[in-house]
Amino acid sequence: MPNGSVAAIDLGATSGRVVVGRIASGAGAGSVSLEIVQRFPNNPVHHWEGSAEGLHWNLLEQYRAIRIGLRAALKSEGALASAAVDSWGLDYGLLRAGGELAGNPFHYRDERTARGVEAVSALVSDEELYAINGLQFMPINSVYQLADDRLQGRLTAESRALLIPDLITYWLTGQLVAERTNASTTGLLDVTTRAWATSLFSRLGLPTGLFPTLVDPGTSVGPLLPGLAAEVGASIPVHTVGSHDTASAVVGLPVTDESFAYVSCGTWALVGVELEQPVLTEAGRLENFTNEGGVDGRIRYLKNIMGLWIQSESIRTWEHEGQTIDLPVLLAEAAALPGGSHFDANHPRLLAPGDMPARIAECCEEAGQPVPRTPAEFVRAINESLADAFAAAVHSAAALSGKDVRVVHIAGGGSQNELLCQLAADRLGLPVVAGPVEATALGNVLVQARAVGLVPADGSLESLRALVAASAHTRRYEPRARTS
Ligand code: ADP
Ligand code: LRH
Repeated sequence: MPNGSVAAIDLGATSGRVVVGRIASGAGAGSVSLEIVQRFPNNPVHHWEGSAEGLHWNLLEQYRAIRIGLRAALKSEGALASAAVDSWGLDYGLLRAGGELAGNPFHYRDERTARGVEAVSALVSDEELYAINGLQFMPINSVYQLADDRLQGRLTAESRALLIPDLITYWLTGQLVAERTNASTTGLLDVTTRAWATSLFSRLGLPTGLFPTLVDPGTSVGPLLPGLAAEVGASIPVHTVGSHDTASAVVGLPVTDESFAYVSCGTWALVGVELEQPVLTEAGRLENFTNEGGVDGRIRYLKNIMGLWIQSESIRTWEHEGQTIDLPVLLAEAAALPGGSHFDANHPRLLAPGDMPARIAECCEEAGQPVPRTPAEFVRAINESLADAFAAAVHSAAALSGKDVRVVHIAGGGSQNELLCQLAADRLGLPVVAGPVEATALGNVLVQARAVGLVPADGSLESLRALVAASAHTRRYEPRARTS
C-alpha cells in the first residue's frame, strides 16, 4: 500500500474544516492520521429583502475558506491524491440555465418549510411518501423546501438543484453530479431502487431533470478548474465520498464489535444502526425512523434528534444577554449537580433559532419538571434529556430492525462531552465508545483514499473501520448502576 495524502472538505452546520488525511502503509493494516489545516465558522445570515427574505447559508464565504484550506494542504503535502466534499444534508443551491447560482441557498431552519409541508401533504399522503422514500418526516427535508420554491416561482424548466457538497464540487470542477448518500436525504430518492423517484417529481410539479445524474461515493468527478488549480498551487483530482456528513461519519467509526449502534453527535444527533436493507414498516414510520443511504449501499436506519444545537443556541442566548460562557467549565458545573430536569429534547419548538432557554423552560413545565434557573441547570437538563432521547432511539432502532446492539459509538464534536457520554451509557445500560471527534472527516478521507488506491480498492467498510480503530483516539464509558 503506497503512502499518500488526500484533503477532506467537511462542512458542518456549526463549522467547516479542510483536513489533510495521511495514509501510511506500515506494519499490519497501516494507519490514517488527520491534520486540520483550515477551520472556519459557519454563520447563517438573515435576509429581509424581497423574495430572498429568510435565513440563508453564507456559502461563498465557505468556498473562500475552502480554497485557503486547499492551498495550505498542498503547501504542507506537496501533492494531494484527491479532494472530496461532505456537508450537512437537505439543503441545496438552485442554478440558473447558465450555471450561475440563483441566490444564497436557504437554511433548513427557515420557517418557509411549513408552507412546503402543506403543499406536499395536499398532493401525496405521508404513508405513500414513506413507502417511496423511506424517510422520517421532518419539515426541513428538501422535498418540502423545493415545494416552497415551486410555490414562490423560483423554479423553471431549466433550473438545476445541487445539494451543498455537490454545489461545492461544481465550483471546484465545473462538473454536475448528485452524490447518492446525500440525495437520499432529499425525500425524492426511491429507497428501493436508489434512483430518483421521477413519478414523485411529476406529482409534486417539480421538473424531473432538476437534479443531475446520481453517482456513488468514490466516483472520480474531475480535476480542479484550471483557474482554481493556479490559485491553490496545483491541480487535485476531485472525487465523491459519502457526501452526507452522517454517511461519512458512519464510515469513520472505530468498530471492533459488529453489534453496534451509533450516535453521530454534533449540531444534530443522528442515532441508529447500519443495515443491508431498508425497514419500511408502519411501526418504523410511526416512530419516525429514517432509511438514509450509506456508503457501499448500506442503509443508515436512524432518527434525527435535535442534538447539541439546543445547547449551543442556549449559549448564544446567554452570550447575547452579556454573559461569558466557557463550554468546558459550564459542562463541569452541570456535571457536579446531583441531577437535572428531563424534557422532550426533540420537541419541534426547539428547531428554529431564537431564545432557547425560554423554550426549554416551556418544555420542562409541560413535562411537569422543575424549570432550570442557571446556565448549569439548563445544561444539565439538556444533557439528561439528550441522553434519554439517545437511549430511546437506540432501543427502538434495535427493536424495529432486529439488530443486536452490544455497544454504542458516539462520534463527532459531542463525543468530547463527558457528561453526555456517561449519561448516555447509564440510560442505555450499554458501553459507549466515544470518538473520534472527526469521524466525518475520517470517513471522507478513507473513501477517497480507497478510490485512488491508497487503501485496497476492494477494501470493505469493515476494513476501513479497522483502520480507524487502529488509529483513532477513543474513550470507553461503562454504564453506572442506577441509584434511584
Ligand atoms: P457539526 O459537524 O454539526 O458542525 P461538530 O461535530 O463539530 O458539529 O460538533 C459541534 C459540537 O461539539 C458543539 O456544539 C459542542 O457542543 C461540541 N463540542 C465542541 N467542543 C467541545 C468540548 N471541548 N467539550 C464538549 N463538547 C464540545
Ligand atoms: C447532520 C445532518 C443531519 C441532518 C441535518 C440537516 O449534520 O446532515 O443528518 O440531515 O444535518
